[in-house]
Amino acid sequence: MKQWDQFLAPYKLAVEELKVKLKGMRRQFDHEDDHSPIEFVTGRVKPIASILDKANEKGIPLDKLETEMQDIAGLRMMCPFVDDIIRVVELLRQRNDFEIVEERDYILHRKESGYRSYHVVIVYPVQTINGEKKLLVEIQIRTLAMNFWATIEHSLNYKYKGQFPEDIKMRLQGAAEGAFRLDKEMSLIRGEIQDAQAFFNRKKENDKNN
Ligand code: 0O2
Repeated sequence: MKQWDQFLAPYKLAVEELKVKLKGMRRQFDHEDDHSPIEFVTGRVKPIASILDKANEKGIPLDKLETEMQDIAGLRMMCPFVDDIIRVVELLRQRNDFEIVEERDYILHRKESGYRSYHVVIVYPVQTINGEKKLLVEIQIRTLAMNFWATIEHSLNYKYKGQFPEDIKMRLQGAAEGAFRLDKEMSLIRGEIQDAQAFFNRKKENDKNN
């Protein structure tokens, strides 16, 4: 157990630091009164049981986890609209506090399950008492609708251990299609939504000042 704590400590550090940094991006948009392409950010270190399951499934030896498991540290950035995703990816590409080593576009290439999301794998340096450690970290960027679908599917997956009954599988595929259509509709009325958001932000500011 102590060995796992030691192994995971730099990953915990990376997740905490990146949460502050990525949430900071959102705050900057708020200060500039610009529409934020980031709705919220979450982060987690993969639980030990999931690391072991995935290593077993993919045949990754435990002494190769550092180089072969890309999502021990994971961040998620949720965006209001599909168009915001590429904007966020571009912002990540411009940063110089980490290096992007891989991008996987499951929006253009939706997974068979119906899963959609944009994955960016980075190498992130953390400073430890034993010197610098460069870690792989996966950032998943998705819309609120994609996140809703993935969260529900993920918990069902846990329940059925990946072996969905046929009817549930069909329903999930239907729901994925629904989430896709919702994203499309929301993009179409994006202008309207943004005007309303700007109106409410101004109202909130006025109420605060009065
Ligand atoms: P958790 O619990 O989210 O940490 P793969 O072989 O496709 O499973 P790989 O090669 O690691 O995985 O890369 P991928 O697919 O880019 O990233 C895997 C992660 O993406 C998953 O982590 C999920 O978070 C998410 N993901 C991928 N496919 C699906 C899917 O069909 N449904 C849902 N809900 N999420 C998905 P883990 O390891 O599953 O675990």
